[in-house]
Amino acid sequence: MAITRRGFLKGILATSASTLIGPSLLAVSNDAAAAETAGSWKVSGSHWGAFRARVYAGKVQEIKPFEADKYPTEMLKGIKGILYSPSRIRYPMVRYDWYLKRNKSDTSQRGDNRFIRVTWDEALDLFYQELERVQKDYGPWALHAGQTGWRQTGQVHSCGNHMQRAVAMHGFSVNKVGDYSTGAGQTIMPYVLGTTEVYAQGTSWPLILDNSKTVVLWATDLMKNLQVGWACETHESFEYLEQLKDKVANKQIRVISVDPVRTKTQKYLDCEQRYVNPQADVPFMLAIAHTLYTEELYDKEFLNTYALGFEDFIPYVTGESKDKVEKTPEWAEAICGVPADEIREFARLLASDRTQLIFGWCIQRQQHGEQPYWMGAVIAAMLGQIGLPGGGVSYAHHYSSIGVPSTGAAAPGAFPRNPDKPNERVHMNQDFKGYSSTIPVARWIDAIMEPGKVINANGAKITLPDIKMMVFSGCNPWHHHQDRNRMKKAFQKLETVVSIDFTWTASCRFSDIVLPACTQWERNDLDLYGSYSNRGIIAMHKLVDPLYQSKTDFEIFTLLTQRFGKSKEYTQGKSEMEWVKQLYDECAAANKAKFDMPDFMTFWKEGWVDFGKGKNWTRQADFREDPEINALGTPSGFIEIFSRKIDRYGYDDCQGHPMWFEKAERSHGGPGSEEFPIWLQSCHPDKRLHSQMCDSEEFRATYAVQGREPLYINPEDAKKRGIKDGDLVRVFNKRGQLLAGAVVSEDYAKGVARLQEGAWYGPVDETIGALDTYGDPNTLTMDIGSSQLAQATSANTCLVEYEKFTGKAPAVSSFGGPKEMS
Ligand SMILES: Nc1nc2c(c(=O)[nH]1)N[C@H]1C(S)=C(S)[C@@H](COP(=O)(O)OP(=O)(O)OC[C@H]3O[C@@H](n4cnc5c(=O)[nH]c(N)nc54)[C@H](O)[C@@H]3O)O[C@H]1N2
Ligand SMILES: Nc1nc2c(c(=O)[nH]1)N[C@H]1C(S)=C(S)[C@@H](COP(=O)(O)OP(=O)(O)OC[C@H]3O[C@@H](n4cnc5c(=O)[nH]c(N)nc54)[C@H](O)[C@@H]3O)O[C@H]1N2
Ligand SMILES: [Mo]
Repeated sequence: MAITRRGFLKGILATSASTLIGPSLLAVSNDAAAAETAGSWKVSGSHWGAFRARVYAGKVQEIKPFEADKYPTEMLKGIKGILYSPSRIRYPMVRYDWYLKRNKSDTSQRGDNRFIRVTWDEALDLFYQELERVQKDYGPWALHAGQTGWRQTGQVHSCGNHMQRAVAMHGFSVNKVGDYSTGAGQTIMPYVLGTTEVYAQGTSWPLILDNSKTVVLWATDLMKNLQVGWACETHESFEYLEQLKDKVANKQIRVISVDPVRTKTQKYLDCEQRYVNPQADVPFMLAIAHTLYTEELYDKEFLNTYALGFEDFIPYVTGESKDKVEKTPEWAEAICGVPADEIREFARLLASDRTQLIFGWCIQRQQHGEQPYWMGAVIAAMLGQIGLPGGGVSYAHHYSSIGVPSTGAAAPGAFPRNPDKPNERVHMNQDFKGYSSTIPVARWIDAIMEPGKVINANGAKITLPDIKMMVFSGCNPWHHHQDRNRMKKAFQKLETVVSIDFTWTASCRFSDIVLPACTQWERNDLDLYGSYSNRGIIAMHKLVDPLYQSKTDFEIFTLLTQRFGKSKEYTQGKSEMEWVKQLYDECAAANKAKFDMPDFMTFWKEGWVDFGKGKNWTRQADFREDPEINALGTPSGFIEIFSRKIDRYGYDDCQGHPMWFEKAERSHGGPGSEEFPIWLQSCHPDKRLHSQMCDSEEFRATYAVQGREPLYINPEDAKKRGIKDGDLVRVFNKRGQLLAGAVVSEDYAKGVARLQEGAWYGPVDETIGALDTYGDPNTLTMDIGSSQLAQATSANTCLVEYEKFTGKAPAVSSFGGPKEMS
């Protein structure tokens, strides 16, 4: 697991060439050699990169990285295991008791995993009848089909679009706003810097490499998270990380990782580590502001020209405001654990020369997650370097090749999410009976549990709708949402749940109708190559036919819309391949003035179009140049250190300027830590995309411990509990309990533990509180909104305790599909 100090290329190629693909790849490194092996090589893509697959006898035999990908990830190893997973959904399935009693079923049985196999016709009829029933008996407020997630790559088959378009052609339903990734960040930042920031292009890496003297990696693990992109990932960013590593070694750039964990990035770069207590970054930051202010190290002129509200904020720092607490480094030390003198030194360092602050997203996936982001912008404003190359603040350099110079080429469009004529639906009823038609994405379980409840969200009042039916496609809510046992209770209140997936996740287990889609490698498609770099277009050749009875999402929803006479409108009369060609041709037309794209057949044969390297760009440089003409998107057009708008909402948990708020649960002496002393972080997995690939058996075996998800823990904590590396442990709190396998590592600070999100939920039975046999962290997490502003997930506000497990361990129940009844 440890990252070696070798060059990045060497490291990756060493794993990718020998262990990843097997020795055969070394011999088969070009097309001529490939011809000597049976079968043909086809190109396809994924969120974790493009690749070529050798297909022979109707099966994918081997996989090699795409030749343009100089830094392929090990995750390519998981692909065959996804295709040929024992958990693949083979047939349309209906939950046993639901099959007998439909919407009057005994919902306490939901989750017992007993299902009946039905034909496609029967399954789609049932799905359609339920849509009808809910629209007729209730109305649009009773249906929620708005949860979406990490659908596979491929713009034609973008499965959330298929599901939502089909459902919308039938009638209206409850929608969502925001996402689990950046809920708090994308809500607060438009008030502060004028855009979501989290999904905005960042200053180009070459400019950071040339201009920054200090780079602060604040809660971000670039090496881990840049393996994955929203479109097909190119991994160009790793070229720059390799250069950054050299600059660190040559002492040209100081890089400091502020994190309670030694990250993969910190170890790769061999850069400085700044431990900070979890969820306690804001006190650290306030004390930095205190030092910058009291030592007059801040840029007054910048604040006067570009920012508003500094004078409203500073009394809070100096202790002259209501709470009368001066935010000194000594005050902060007691909460964040960073020695006061080191806080001062840190602040002085930031102010001493060009400094780039780079934040990750995990830090805003916690209670009051709005605050560290706002405070990050305040520090950057005080440093006065926003808009300079290699200075200022970024909230997304760990994501989807942000920071790789962009070509500016137009990306291909997607299969449309909405009906072409929004007002032509089978059911036109738009009466939500006083319920809100849109809810914050992470508040749907609240809605099921407490329909009619009124909550605040981003300045609005939301009346939670009385949801009776849910449809999921391209997302796995029994991975992505928090607090499994609360979800179990909520799901007992639902009448009908439909899931469309290619693999039997826990969401399928808790559904009533399950439809087998196929994977992205069993259909033809295309996608953007390089999500923000727009490096090119990648062809996705169908590698094999859909396995078992699975169908493409396109076909599934064509068949569903047929049942209510809308399939022509749905497909626009075009086939899968006609859609692929159309998206390509439209993209070529959009790029005509700047990029010459070959005709479709040439592209399809070559496998990709390369737009070349992009151009350097500095974030907010235009604003710095002229803040009047290039005003920010904030209410005032300036950086808002104080937001009058937020202040006027009158929320107690997100006020007019960034503040420190104690958490509902916090380790290192915070609330709840006496009973449950360990902070559980549920970061994004190194060798998965969320829950995707967890069922890839051979690959899972490379990191699982006694067949369970690894729980990463601190050596002292482990010793105190008599736990050794490799032991089975029970992790628990008041919300739930699970089994996991201990990995004892110095990388984790005392009182810190990690279970990666996306571990498949596999309870011993369907009862509330049942032990999870594999290690899904959301068995333990808390389901509360970040604040009344964003109402975002707070997954990382979570305390637990763990102990050595000594009894007879129950078998892992997460994988392998349903119990088929006859
Ligand atoms: N505790 C904790 N929880 C978290 C997080 C955390 O950090 N900690 N992170 C949150 C974040 S940031 C995110 S983005 C979410 C991710 O949550 P999700 O996006 O829900 O997670 P995935 O595991 O990617 O689930 C995608 C599902 O869609 C299916 N699928 C993929 N492609 C297709 C397709 O083409 N057709 C069909 N029919 N199905 C398809 C996959 O098999 C998989 O089951 O999780 C959130 N949950
Ligand atoms: N390999 C892989 N890459 C991915 C994904 C994946 O599933 N697998 N998912 C993608 C998606 S959807 C998303 S949203 C992004 C997620 O991107 P992020 O949310 O940024 O990623 P995480 O890995 O959850 O956390 C990053 C770092 O934050 C640190 N951290 C957590 N809490 C705190 C805190 O309170 N203070 C400080 N200082 N540090 C803290 C963690 O220790 C970790 O090192 O990743 C994307 N990239
Ligand atoms: Mo995410």
